[in-house]
Amino acid sequence: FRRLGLRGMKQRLLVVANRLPVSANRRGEDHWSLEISAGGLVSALLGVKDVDAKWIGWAGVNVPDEIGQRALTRALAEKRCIPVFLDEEIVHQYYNGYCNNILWPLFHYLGLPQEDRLATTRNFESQFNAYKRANQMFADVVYQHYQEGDVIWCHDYHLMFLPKCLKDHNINMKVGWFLHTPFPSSEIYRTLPSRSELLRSVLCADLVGFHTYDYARHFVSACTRILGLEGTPEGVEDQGRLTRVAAFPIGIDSERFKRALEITAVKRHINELTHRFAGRKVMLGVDRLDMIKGIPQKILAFEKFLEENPDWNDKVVLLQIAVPTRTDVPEYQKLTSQVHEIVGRINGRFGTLTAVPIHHLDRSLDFHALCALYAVTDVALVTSLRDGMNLVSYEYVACQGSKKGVLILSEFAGAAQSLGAGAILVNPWNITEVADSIRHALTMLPDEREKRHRHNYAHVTTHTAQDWAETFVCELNETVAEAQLRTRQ
Ligand code: ADQ
Repeated sequence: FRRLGLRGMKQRLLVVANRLPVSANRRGEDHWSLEISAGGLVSALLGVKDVDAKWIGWAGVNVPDEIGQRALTRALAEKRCIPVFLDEEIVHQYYNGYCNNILWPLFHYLGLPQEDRLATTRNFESQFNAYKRANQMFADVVYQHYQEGDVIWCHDYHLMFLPKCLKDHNINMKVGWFLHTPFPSSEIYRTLPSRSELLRSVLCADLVGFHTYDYARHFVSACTRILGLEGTPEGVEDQGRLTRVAAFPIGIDSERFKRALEITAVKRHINELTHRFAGRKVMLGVDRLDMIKGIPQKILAFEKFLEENPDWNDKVVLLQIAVPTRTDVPEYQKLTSQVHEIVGRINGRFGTLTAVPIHHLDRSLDFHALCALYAVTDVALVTSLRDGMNLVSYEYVACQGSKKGVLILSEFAGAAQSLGAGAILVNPWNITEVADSIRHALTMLPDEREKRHRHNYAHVTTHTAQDWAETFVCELNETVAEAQLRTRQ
């Protein structure tokens, strides 16, 4: 781990995130089965080697009894995971309420769900208190496992209160905080009732990271406008103490995808898919079924394309793989029915007895099936309305070694800043523009495809998840060392 300069010693790292990278199923009073779960952060950190990392987080299940808690703790220890146990009430208020109903839509510029707006305003205080209590529970687990010199890396909007809890306990802890979503413009952020308390807590971290310079800039301007603090090129200064703020664009473990494509079973699957869709171009969407991913807008744009280009009917198929998420939330249930309805209508309108233009699956695919799909696809459609980065666009490029497929990418995804020169950038709200881009992508000449792909492939294979994590941890160590030096002078 050269760049940390640790001379052969591994850096101990405590990764604290709302969810552990496993799904846990109880098989008996004291027996659990564990499975590594899909998700952006998981994919990124799977690529990080050479650190002695442990994860601290919630396992996503309610375990009210001590026998169950002890058994789960033991099982998780084998996967280098440490659980935080949250009861149902706190999950309801902290996770479903404050995190997913307030911060998630706000950070993605979606506002609050229309019919819930007043209820949300009324419940706000109790949900924020639960949020703080939950963050304190994560902090308590960190204290139990902390050793001097450890780096503590807090992740995402669920844990904005954690840096303060940690520093209040021990000012010498090295604390970094990284946001995986966008940080919105200060004009949006300042509508949040708890805006100051959250900013002040995040500023307790030594290093604060975002995917893009724009998000970092929005954060600094929220601190200057709301807290009246001074923004400097390095970050935010408060009474002589500097919190470093910077952009650390995430990547993927591209080698893992390349290796998968060499596996016999994956090659077989690629052949089957190629055979199955012979004579048709394949377009692909892979998303969590979330409002921010713009799935209805994407499908409507595809409909417009079919409407305006009848010569393409029967010659192109859209495969939309959408993992259901937050299925107990009415807003998400509504989104699922809306997507099903649009897909049904379009298939009814443009389908034939032997083929339909859209295959929509409400499910997750295993890693190898996903790689095979990425590999056979001619065009990937990523039309997020807002997205912190979007790793699907990176994964697609990594699996497109020989095919040189085209990426259509929303300008509102963080990835637009890194893959913008190779992708066709679109405004996902403008379905005419997206429909035109579909035609452009499907008819693009090989030279242009090659040029665009080369740009993206070079980026994805050199800006990896491992680089991202190394750079963040390295910068955190340096920031703390510099601050100590300044204090001594
Ligand atoms: P997500 O919103 O989850 O992540 P994204 O970055 O696209 O979005 O990552 C999704 C991950 O889940 C990918 O690794 C993808 O392969 C996997 N996935 C999605 N649908 C799947 C399916 N149907 N079957 C199997 N796997 C599937 C959050 C932010 C993003 C940010 C990441 C990382 O919202 O903006 O890029 O964190 O910081």
